[in-house]
Amino acid sequence: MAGERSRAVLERALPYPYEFEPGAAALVVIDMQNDFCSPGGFGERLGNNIKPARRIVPVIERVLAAARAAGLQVVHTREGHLPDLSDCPPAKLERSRRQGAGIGDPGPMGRILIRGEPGHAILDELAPIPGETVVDKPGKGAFYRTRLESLLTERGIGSLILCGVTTHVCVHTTLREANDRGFRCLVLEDACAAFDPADHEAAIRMVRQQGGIFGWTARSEEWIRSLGELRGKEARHGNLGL
Ligand code: TIU
Repeated sequence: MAGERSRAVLERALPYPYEFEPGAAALVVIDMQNDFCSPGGFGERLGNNIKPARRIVPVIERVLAAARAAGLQVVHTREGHLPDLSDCPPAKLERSRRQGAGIGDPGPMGRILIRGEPGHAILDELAPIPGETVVDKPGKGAFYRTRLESLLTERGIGSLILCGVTTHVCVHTTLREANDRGFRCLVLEDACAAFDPADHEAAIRMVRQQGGIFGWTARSEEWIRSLGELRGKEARHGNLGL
């Protein structure tokens, strides 16, 4: 039973254990870019405290290391707009300007939320490595006007492990899009953050309510442990020549 042997089981997921095959799963790291995690970026200029976003950086570093070691596909996303703002909805632009975070306006990390500017870049600690995919998205959801769905389908990916910022905005929108498309989604709760912890808590609760209406949640060390247990199981079967 090769299928059984290659399936990890995360017992301590909510609302019930989460099973996944690392070879058919992708880790999706959402918007860990300067515009949301560094001083003077879009997130802070909207009036938010960016400390919670900084706090999850070492957690995501460990999650990334585990995913890479286990051979999962890794996808990084970035929210941002074209320099001519042609992909920015007028309502989004209007609201950003009213809030003092005008998309396309100059800031300490270049033009705010514009592709190619320093503010748009992923944090150095979490930078993609060769072979990983970067998806640039104009919206909150990673499926809207991107190639993400076809890319995952072509690679036979059916399970998504989600982390990043912000839990209730871009992580949740992506989760909802993915859930409607049939992906089995796990949200790593301590590897996500919102600027206000109350928003984070509510968003995490929403994932797993009603028997897991959008998917599953778990702590990242439990997910990493499930990969280690699978490796142990595979090694034992290998040693026995099964
Ligand atoms: N403002 C806020 O909470 N989030 C965003 O605008 N984008 C993402 O969540 N990435």
